[in-house]
This record gives sequence, C-alpha cells and structure tokens, in this order.
Amino acid sequence: ERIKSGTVLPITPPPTFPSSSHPLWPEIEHVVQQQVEWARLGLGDSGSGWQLFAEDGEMRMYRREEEVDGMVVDPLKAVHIVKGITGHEVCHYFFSPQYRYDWETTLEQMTVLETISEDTCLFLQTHKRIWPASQRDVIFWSHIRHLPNNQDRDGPDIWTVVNHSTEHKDHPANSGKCVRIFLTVCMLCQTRVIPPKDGTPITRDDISCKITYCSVVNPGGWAPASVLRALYKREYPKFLKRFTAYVINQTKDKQIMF
Ligand code: 6CM
Repeated sequence: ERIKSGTVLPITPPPTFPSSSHPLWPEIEHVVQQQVEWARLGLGDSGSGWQLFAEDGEMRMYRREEEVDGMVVDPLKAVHIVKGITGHEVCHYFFSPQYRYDWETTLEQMTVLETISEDTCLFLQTHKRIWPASQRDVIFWSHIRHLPNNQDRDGPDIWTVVNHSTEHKDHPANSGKCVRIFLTVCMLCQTRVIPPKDGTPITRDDISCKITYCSVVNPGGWAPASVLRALYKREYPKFLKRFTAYVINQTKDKQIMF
C-alpha cells in the first residue's frame, strides 16, 4: 500500500525473524524502541546535566552521577566517529558471541544460554573480580536490528544492538559466588558515505561510522562508589577504543558490509 506523504512511520520496522513468538519478545520490542529513541536524542539540545569525563580524538564520553539505594547507577553516553567501518560491521562484531573474548577485557566466561533467533541471543557472563568487591555475573538478552531509513532519503540507515538484563530459571541471581549486575546497553550506529567524485567504487576511505553507546549498569550489591566511578572512567574509554580498533582490524581486508 502506498504511504501518504506526511505519514509518520514507526521508528522500528516489524520483526522479520520468528523471535516474535518468543515470550521475551514484547519486552525486547519495547526496550529496543526506548533505547533507540534515547540514543538518537544524543545529549539533548544543551547537553545539560551531562558531564564529559573522557575525550580522545573523536571520542567523547559523558556521565550523569546517579545513585539508587546508595549504589552508583550513573547513566553513560558516548559518541565516537570511526573511519573505515560501517554500522553493520560494528554491530555484527558487538553482537556475535564468537568474537566476544577477542575484545571484552573484563570478561571471565561467556555462555550462550539460548539462541532465540538469528538476531537475538541470551547470554550469561561472569566478569573478572575487582578488589575489594565480589565478582559479578550478568544475564542479558542481546538483539541486533537494522532500522532502514524510510523517512529521509539523505538520512543514514541505522544498525543497533541492545543488551538488557533478564532472568533465567536455571541461573538464579546471587546463588553462587557472584553478585548479579543489571544492565541496559545500546550501541547505535549510523554510516556516512561520501562517494568518490570521479565515480570510482566506494572504498573504506569513503566511509565513516558515527557510534552512540549508552549504558546503565546497576552493580547489584555493595561496591564503593569511588572505586566504581574510577573503574568506569578507566574501563569505558578502554573498551570503546579497543573494540573499534578491533573492528577496523577485522574488516580492513574484507569487502565492506553495508
Ligand atoms: O557493553 C559492553 N559489553 C557487552 C558484552 O559483554 C555487554 C556487557 C557488559 C557487562 C559490563 C560489566 C562491566 C563490569 C562491571 C563491574 C561492576 C562491579 C564491580 C565492582 C567494583 C568495585 O553489554 C562493554 C562494557 C564495557 C564496560 C567497561
């Protein structure tokens, strides 16, 4: 059916995979919509309330200091522009379990508890213990999605991965040596292409990817605020730099995956 001009299209298209029949699906749909909206807002008009805590080249990281029941739950927003890679590539390497040990430095063990569909998995991860706190683990669903640009012919397509904590009957929280953390993470990517003026094929020199990474992590149990904030200040920039360098390295001799 033809779309009348002025019609506002939904931000996310309907699911194309059978994950829509999974019991987690309504939550996945809801959280993905919400996270994409939140990431697309950037820092808002004035950037008010966001505190720049790390800067390196094109990368900027901002946080808001927030506590719930005395626990640090600072929301984080990071923006980065990386040359030579596409949003599809960034999301592919962020989502796919087979690459996770290559770039995730805080990881001790990762288990895929369930492959809900090609675009959605359930993960159990244990992370390295950070003294003086207890070791942490996390269970989250992870969903990768392409949001084609239907509204603005010149606007970029979006690829996104959203990770969000959930429960699993075989792995109750805080039943072993680990304290369960709760997280919501969104990696949102827009690819910019400047085609060569002479009409020659597009190469990696003609593309760049704008990444917006948002996260909220609740440590789930006692962790000293100053240690946690120092940890985030060190680890988040390290993660984004290391991860994007990894994607550049993995893709440099491969065909561009738009
Ligand atoms: O988004 C990132 N990674 C994803 C794939 O692993 C996923 C998982 C994130 C888990 C983040 C856990 C960070 C460790 C938090 C420890 C907190 C408690 C310790 C207490 C210390 C006093 O979304 C990249 C995440 C990069 C994190 C720096």
